[in-house]
Amino acid sequence: MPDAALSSAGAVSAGGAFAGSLDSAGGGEPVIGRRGAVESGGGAEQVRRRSLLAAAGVLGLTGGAVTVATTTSSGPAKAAEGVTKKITMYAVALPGNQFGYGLTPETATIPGPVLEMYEGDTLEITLVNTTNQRLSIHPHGVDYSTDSDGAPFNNSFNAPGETRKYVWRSHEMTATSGRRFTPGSAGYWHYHDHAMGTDHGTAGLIKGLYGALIVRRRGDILPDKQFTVVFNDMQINNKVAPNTPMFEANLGQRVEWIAIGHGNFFHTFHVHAHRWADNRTGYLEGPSDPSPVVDNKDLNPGNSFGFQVVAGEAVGPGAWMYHCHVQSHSDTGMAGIFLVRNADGTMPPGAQEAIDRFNGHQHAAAAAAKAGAQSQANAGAAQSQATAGAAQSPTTAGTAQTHVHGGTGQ
Ligand SMILES: [Cu+2]
Repeated sequence: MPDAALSSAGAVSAGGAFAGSLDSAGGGEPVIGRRGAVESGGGAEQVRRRSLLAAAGVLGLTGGAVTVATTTSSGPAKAAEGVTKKITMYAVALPGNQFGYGLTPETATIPGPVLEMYEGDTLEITLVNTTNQRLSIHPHGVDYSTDSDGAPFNNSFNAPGETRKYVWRSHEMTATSGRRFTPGSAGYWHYHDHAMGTDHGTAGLIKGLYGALIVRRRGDILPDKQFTVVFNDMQINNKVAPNTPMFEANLGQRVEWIAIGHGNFFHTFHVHAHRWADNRTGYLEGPSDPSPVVDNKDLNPGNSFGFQVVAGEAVGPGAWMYHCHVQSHSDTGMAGIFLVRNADGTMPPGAQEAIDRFNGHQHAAAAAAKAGAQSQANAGAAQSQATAGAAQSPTTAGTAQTHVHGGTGQ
């Protein structure tokens, strides 16, 4: 079981202090006490990777997402007992002056893994900082104390090379007096660094330290596939078209989108040929559900929302676009493809041609990169330079860096 695996991992840590802390972590030990123990280790803490990898394996990695919750009860959301789940996350330096979170050091990605829990559950995250930067993990939507805040303001962060535990709690909706209800934690939330570069994690955000956090209500419909889309300054998942992710599903599959906004600009998220109810789940709950049905929604810095759609429902398979609907943003590369294959997984007519056209699309940034005969690696280097440099206008077309601006360097 994961708990035992994590305990054994802690038990062999060189620092010694860490071992006892993790062993007793299941008993509700105050986090602040644990931080003190880590600090007394003198910063020489070495976590045995093999053991932690085993722990991650036990938790089950499926498509880059870890489903922390194990309860699958579809009953009404009453006072169900929550469970405490423990995972280890790694913050890792990636090529091109980027950073990512991963469930193993080798699998860190931008965005990081989708973390999930059910209302009432607690998630204990042991964050291993493998970098030489100060960083943290800060959640939206869930409950936490100041020492799991992830903000330097609260002295809550990982020093370079440090391992630290963060505890995220959640709760169910409760009825209060007068037909009023206190909302539960369920929602499409997100997590991100809050300590790299500035006290607000500005550098960590621009360089990729972010991911999706889903808190489900018991009985929620589970998806077949999940896509995390992060509009981060003028990029999508820190990429610009045509290198933005192509999300794929087969006709009829239940697809869950988690959309997150970061950076310094306002955006609007749009998916072609699919629409959803603008509520917690994206589903209408009955013929009188007043939720508006939309196919476009504001996605501003710090915002997040999610919804499920049935791929190709009412429209059929095809290469559909998703993009920011601020025109200057889509024109400079904030666009990608949602490929709905046939139900048997084969390509529908015309889809490959559409993808080829997209890849040849004259996005300003892509065109400039081609004109300069730059390799993708060179383009990546240019991006990182721009990220570390001064702000540039998004309307300054003609260089590979035009889509990267507003970054805050170290
Ligand atoms: Cu935009």
